[in-house]
Amino acid sequence: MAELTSSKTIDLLKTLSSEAKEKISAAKLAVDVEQVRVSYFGKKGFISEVLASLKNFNAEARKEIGQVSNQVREELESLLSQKKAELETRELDQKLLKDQLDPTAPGVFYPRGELHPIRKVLREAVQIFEKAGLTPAYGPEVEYENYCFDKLNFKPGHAARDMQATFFVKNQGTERLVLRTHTSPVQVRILLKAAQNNFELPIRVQIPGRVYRVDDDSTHAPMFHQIEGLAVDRTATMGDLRAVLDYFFRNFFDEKTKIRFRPSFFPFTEPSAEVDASCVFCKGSGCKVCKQSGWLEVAGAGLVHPEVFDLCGWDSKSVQGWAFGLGIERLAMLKLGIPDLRLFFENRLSFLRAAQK
Ligand code: FA5
Repeated sequence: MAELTSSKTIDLLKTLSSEAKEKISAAKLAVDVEQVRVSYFGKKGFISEVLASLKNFNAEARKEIGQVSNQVREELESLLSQKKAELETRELDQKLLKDQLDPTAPGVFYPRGELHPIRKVLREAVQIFEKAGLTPAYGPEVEYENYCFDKLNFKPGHAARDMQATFFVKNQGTERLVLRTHTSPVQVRILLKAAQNNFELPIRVQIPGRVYRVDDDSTHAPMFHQIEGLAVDRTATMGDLRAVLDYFFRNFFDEKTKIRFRPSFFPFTEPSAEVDASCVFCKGSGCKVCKQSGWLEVAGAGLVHPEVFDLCGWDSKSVQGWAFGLGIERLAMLKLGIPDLRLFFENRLSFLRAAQK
């Protein structure tokens, strides 16, 4: 650069200027403009290098070159900032166009969790019985064999105690423990507790919960749910029991649902009844589900056996009670039209979604 004359330097500045103008006008992006600025005016830029050589010229030449270089700088800087602003605006416009909100676009679907159909049916049943005056009460799923069977008047050799029907678990001391096979042992717990509480009456409870049996087919599961009903007072009749169950089934299915009692046997009730509801599918006229009978078996029930009162420390001559036990899965199958109860436990999402009513 040192051997350049002032006129050659001025020519060079003008050449660099027109070169830069071409590059500015050809720039497609704001970053390209910035690159042009750096390559001409940056520390090692073409124009910066020319200006750095000014110290080799005399004062007059410096003034002359200085004037031209100022002019070139002002002109280029204005072009650079104009072009940069223009390209930035265009880039922003394009971005906004691309990111535009489309109010007609379909929304994002977030699936919502739901309660299991069995839990829903159980809750609905509990609510109906609450309206009928039965307060929820609970007991343990691992139960004394004594409460599950003995105090309910099951004799020592009864088939229900068989390993084929009952899951036995580790003994607690001398007490044999079972997974409760029904919710009826909670009757025992409630009667024992009330006996300690000065035989306080009346008792009107419902006992929802899980129960376990060595059972497995399309209408029997190894774990299922029951709701037990228990009412104890100075007097209690099959008529009271029937009225509560009648109320329940009319509310759970529909107003037209009828129930009937068939004589049956349970060691802990006397008399005992099997409760049938008019078939919810054919409304009693007869179909495949009810095997043309017009009726479906839905519960066991009866008056509390005097022996149970005595075994729980009460005087059976001064007290009476009624009780029932409903299978929740059976009710859910009828309500939702599900033919195989195992479907409730496989937990396939397609089934669970279809069963949400
Ligand atoms: C009992 O369990 C008695 N504790 C009911 C009872 C209570 C009678 C109070 C009298 C007084 P049962 O074994 O019949 O009875 O069962 C009652 C209901 O549970 C049946 O009607 C049926 O709906 C349901 N159930 C029985 N076994 C199964 C099973 N393996 N899977 C699904 N549901 C079942």
